[in-house]
Amino acid sequence: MTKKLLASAALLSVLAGAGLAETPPLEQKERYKVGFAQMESNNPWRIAETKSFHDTAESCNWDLIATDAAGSAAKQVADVDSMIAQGIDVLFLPPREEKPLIPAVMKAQAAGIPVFLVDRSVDPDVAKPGEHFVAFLGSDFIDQGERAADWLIENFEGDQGIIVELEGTTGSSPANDRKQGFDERIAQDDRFQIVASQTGDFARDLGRQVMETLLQAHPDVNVVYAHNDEMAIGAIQALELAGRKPGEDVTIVSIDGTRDALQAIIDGKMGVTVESSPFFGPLACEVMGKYAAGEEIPGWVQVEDRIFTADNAAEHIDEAY
Ligand code: GYE
Repeated sequence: MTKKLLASAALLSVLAGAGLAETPPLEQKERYKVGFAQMESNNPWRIAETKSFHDTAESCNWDLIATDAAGSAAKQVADVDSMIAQGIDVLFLPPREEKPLIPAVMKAQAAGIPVFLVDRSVDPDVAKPGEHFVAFLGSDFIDQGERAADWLIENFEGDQGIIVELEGTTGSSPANDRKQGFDERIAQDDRFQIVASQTGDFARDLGRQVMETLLQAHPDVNVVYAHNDEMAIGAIQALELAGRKPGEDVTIVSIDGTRDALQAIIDGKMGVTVESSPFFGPLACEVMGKYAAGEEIPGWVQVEDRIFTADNAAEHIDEAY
């Protein structure tokens, strides 16, 4: 174990032993100093989420401190540290990965700051809602993966589906759960085989590069399941460069509901995207208000997701991001 890991393990056991495993109350006041520690801003989903917090700051009376960790869990931890030093009243945190952000959650809580996890969660074996943080606000990622698989099972017309899976950020809750939901469901239909599953870090460029490489090894691929739309769009670019016809000879299945994905569905290149909404600002305002008023908050404030296909993509593209 490295020194750093030992130090954070020690911190965790000190905090647990000190009986701090209870979420701090939130005072009711006119204005709040609110921290939002964003993990990265390299895709439309993240940008839409950050904008949603900025838009909400006005209507919810927040002085918002928003940071951008530029894809580094270590920077995200440091950003939380600096917010604690600046005296925020409440923290909204989308933990980039499940484990490295746990010390940041514990530290904020130890400083008397209620923590709400938004859009991604942490390792449930180590940090728990109602104890170490107030609640997780977000989607059911296992269900998203299952719904993507169900759509494929119902709509795939060939005899044999050769699937390449593009995974999200390694160690992140949506990557873990979207994989589990899809893989388990698809294993029940023996027409399908997942021949490769590799991370594209939820990023368009990496999705494209990984798809290019996997195409060489598996030229017979006829299904791509991407854990988000950005990687799906990257995969479409790689397939087209290789002379393939996404939507005709390759079925593309994805998650999020970005504008580019809805356009790809309208253009006939993508089959489905299961929604995962980035608009967390208003929900954050509402849940925080209830918490300050002493209301009981469920450990998981679940967001309901729609599904976008050729049947409704055109109807929803104007509201997409
Ligand atoms: O699907 C992806 C983003 O955590 C739910 O992260 C979120 C995911 C979303 O980068 O596009």
